[in-house]
Parts: sequence; structure tokens; C-alpha cells
Amino acid sequence: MKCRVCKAPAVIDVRRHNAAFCPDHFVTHCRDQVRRAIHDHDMMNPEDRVVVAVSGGKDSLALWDLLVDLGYHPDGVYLGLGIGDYSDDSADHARAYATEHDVTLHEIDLATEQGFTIPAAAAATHRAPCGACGLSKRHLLNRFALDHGYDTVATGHNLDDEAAVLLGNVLRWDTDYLARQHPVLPSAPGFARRIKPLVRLGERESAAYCVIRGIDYQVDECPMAAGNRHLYYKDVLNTLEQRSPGTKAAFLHGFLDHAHDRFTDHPDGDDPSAQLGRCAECGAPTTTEVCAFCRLQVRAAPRP
Ligand code: Q46
Ligand code: ZN
Ligand code: ZN
Repeated sequence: MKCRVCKAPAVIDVRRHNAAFCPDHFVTHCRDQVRRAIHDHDMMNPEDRVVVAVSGGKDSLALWDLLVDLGYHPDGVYLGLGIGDYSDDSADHARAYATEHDVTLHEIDLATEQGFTIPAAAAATHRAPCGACGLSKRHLLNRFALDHGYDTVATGHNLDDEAAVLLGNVLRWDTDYLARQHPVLPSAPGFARRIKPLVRLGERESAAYCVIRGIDYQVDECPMAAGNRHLYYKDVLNTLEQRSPGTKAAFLHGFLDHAHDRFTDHPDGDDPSAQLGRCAECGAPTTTEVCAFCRLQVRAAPRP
């Protein structure tokens, strides 16, 4: 296997591009894919104040590294979810990256700042933890960005993640989620812009990027992920990809290029974001009197 660019021995093949790369040209490939995603979807400008949601895993650390290399100046923010040793180790990886690369990492801790952890939320709601976890991440990272003057929250969702979410949304024809499934969610009153610059990179590529760049990341899977529907969808898509490389990218980018718009039309000016009120507890935009995060907090945080 030889590098497509320089013919030196290759260290990784990317079958959907029908290409293999040496370490240097693989890094170039990753940068090109991120640059293209940012350009194609008009995600941000170099002067924007961007904060990367850093989990300590391969995707978010690769994203932080790639954005800095591409000339952006993102800070990072780590949200401690209180998932035992897994969260402690993840925080250590995020801090080590920030120290080694001399970049700013902010930290939010769910337990000390909000009074609950993700395992406690799962126990209190008798639901799978990922629902409470996703809700908490969206709410707290958005609030952090608004409170600290960041225009944009960048997350490490990659091609595999987004294709799996798309498959789930299509299987249920969840039109509201399909309308919101996009690598850029623009800012709106009460919402910072959210972007996903890794939508053109698979998770195998973000892992390889970290290894080649010497970035030490949390390799363990979240212990609460078992049973997560998206893992099953990822397996299904990997089986398809195995048989026919490029399927995942064609599925996701075909949707974004040709179908996404069909779910975002609001005839009669019926834009749901225009109907949002403010949470009586925290002021976040919501369709109910008290937002979903504040309702979760009441259930999950032990009363004094
Ligand atoms: S951290 Fe949270 Fe994930 Fe763990 S509990 Fe589920 S959503 S799996 S990315
Ligand atoms: Zn090469
Ligand atoms: Zn609220």
C-alpha cells in the first residue's frame, strides 16, 4: 500500500476515497476535509470566537487540533458528567492536551454546579442515560457560550455519528429532527451557532489522526453507552460500508445536498423558533413554562 500523493509506504487506507496515505499526507487529507466542510457549509470565519466542546475523546481533540492548524483560535470547554472513573480519565486527557498545546480549557462540572450527575439523572428518570446526557450537554454548552461571549460551539460529531443519527431519523421519519440535522445550526435569540466540522471525517480517521499527531485520548467507551440505539445503527451502516465503500458519506451528504431543505420549509411563516418563550427558571428558550433541563434538574438533583 503506497501513499496516493508521494508513493511512500502508506499507514492508512481510506476506502471511500479509494486512497491510502503516508502519515504526513493523511494529516493533509484530514485538514482538507475539515477545511472543505467549513467552506461548503459556511461554518465560521477566522475572527469568530469559537469554543470546542472537548470530551477528551478522539473526535473532539482531533477537532481542536485541526481547527488550530487551520488558523482558527478556538478555546475548549470540558463538561464533567460525573460518570465515575471514565469522566475523571476523560478530564485528564482534555487537560493534558490543553497544557501540552498551550491552549485554554474551561471546565464545567455537572455535580458541583448543577447538583447532579448523569448516572443520578438516569436513575431518577428511569430512562437511558444518553437522553439526559445529550440534553445537559446541549443546554450547558450553549449557556456557557452565551455567558462567555463565544459566537459558536464546535462539536466533534463525525461522519459515522451523523450518518447513524440520520438513519434513526429516517427510519422513524422524524421530520422535526431531520429539519435540525445539519452541520450548522445558525445562532438565534438564546442560541449560539452550533457547527460540526468533522462531518467529512469518519471515526477511524479521527482516531488515526490522533495517533499520528501523538494526541493521547480517552480510548475507553462511555460505560453508559450500552444499549444506545445509535451504536446499533453504526453497526448496520458499517456492514453496508464494508460491502460498498462510500455508502455512509453518500447517505449523509446526499441528504444534506438534496433533501435537507425539504424538511425546513415553514409555509405561512410558521417558523417554530418564533414561538419560543423563556424558561421561568433559567431564561433559556423553550416551548414550555420550564425548560427540559430545569425539569431534569429538579428530578435528578437530591433535595437539600
Ligand atoms: S457520554 Fe453521555 Fe455519550 Fe455516555 S451517557 Fe450516553 S451520551 S454514551 S456521547
Ligand atoms: Zn505521502
Ligand atoms: Zn430552564
